[in-house]
Amino acid sequence: VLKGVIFDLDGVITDTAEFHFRAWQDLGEKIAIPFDREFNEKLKGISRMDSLERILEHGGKNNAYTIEEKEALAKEKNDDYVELIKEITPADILPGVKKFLDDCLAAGLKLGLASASKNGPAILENLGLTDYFEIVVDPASLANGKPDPEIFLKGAEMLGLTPAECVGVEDAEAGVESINGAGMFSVGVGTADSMKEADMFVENTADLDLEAIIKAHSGK
Ligand code: G16
Ligand code: MG
Repeated sequence: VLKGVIFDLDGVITDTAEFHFRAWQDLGEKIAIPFDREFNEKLKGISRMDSLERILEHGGKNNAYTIEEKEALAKEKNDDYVELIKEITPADILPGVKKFLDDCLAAGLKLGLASASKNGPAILENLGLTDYFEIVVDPASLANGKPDPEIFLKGAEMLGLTPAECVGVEDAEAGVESINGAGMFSVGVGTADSMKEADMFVENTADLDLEAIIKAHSGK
């Protein structure tokens, strides 16, 4: 029986990807590693440090910086990003998400957040959604980021539920892999191709339908 829903943040509840892109792109220009939106797709759902590593690799500069320098670069990006996300308001909640969250609560489901972002709580606050979530997994507490299952396992545990009693909602392939690895039913948001590993998927958040999810979850 479905008792909880564990959400990814970026790309599912709101679209912070554009802000991440702008902040990383600014940093990329400073260190002479230009990249486009297509490359940015590879950074979705990936932690801050892992994102920096991928950017450095993209520019052939994996070994150009010490750990301290890399930490300074990641901080520079984050300072920039934190300024950008101050602009976020409840109007930035993705289509249909508020209704879906209301439906979940009305059905007595517990809600959790499993975002790789250390800025998750601040973003939920700006969206006016803090009170919807019983728990937020602290990504700093994890040994391994997505695609490792740890973040979704921790989310279920914090809700006091088994993975089988939860569904996870994700837009990134690494995120779907994390949910599946946790032994949880996965709901993808994206294209049929990018979400081919998900137990079910919708193309748009506006199509998230709790009744359909409950039905599909009970049949698995
Ligand atoms: C998000 C984004 C990633 C970002 C990560 C860490 O993941 O998709 O691009 O690198 O969080 O964010 P921060 O630098 O704020 O800690 P998710 O899991 O919400 O999709
Ligand atoms: Mg995401």
